[in-house]
Amino acid sequence: GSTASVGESVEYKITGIDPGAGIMKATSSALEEYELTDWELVEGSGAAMTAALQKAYKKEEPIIVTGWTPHWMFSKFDLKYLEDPKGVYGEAENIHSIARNGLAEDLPGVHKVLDQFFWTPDEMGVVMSAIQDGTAPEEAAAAWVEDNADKVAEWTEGAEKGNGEEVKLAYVAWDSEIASTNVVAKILTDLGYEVTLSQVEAGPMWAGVADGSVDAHIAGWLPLTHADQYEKYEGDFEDLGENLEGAKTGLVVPAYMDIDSIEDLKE
Ligand code: PBE
Repeated sequence: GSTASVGESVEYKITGIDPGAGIMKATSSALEEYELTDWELVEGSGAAMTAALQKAYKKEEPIIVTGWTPHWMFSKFDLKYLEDPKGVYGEAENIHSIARNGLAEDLPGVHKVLDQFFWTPDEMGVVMSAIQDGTAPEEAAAAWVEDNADKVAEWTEGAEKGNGEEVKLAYVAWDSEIASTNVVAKILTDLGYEVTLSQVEAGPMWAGVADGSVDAHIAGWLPLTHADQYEKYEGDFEDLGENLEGAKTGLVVPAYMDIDSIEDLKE
């Protein structure tokens, strides 16, 4: 027959996101490890990736993207991860909260909330989906906080209230982090702090916490995705531990595509 190979059908392109993301580095390793020498990882952004996915999906066209969970795309589209028999994308990931050194002394209430903040992929999913459906991130976060007073009470338990002290949180414009960072910002604001969010790339997010120009971020994907930054700045930040368990990264395709494994991309 004249059926095109998967590679031909997508012009040997994988639709990536921002170059600083850990998943981009993992995908470059995957191209090497699986000897996908003809393939190209195309840089873009989280928003451009989901737009491309949406467009392809509507027409039932093939597409391969760098994807991750939690992400609203799995509830909007029928998707699957390609199997990764070489384990390039690691085992399950967890998301950690990362504070600057000295935060516990300077702003103990903020430190406590960040330390106690822990939610589930489903909870994050509610906020992500609301944002995806067009609600402004601050509004989606505020609605979630209002609807989940019990959870918020757990996270703020014993935390000193603020009196307008400034708190700077950095984040990258990944859908998962837009959701989580806005929720934590809302909680800290309600507690009396003056919260500023700065949207940056992954490198500066870690660097900012390490040099103290930022108080914290809650977007540390570990043990694999941000391993480089973790090692680079180890000692210059405080790892407050997991705020979400059971995250995952990998190559993602629409379920209608007739491939199952990264190895199938060689054919
Ligand atoms: N992600 C989402 C990020 C971490 C959060 C998987 C796109 C990354 O690859 O660095």
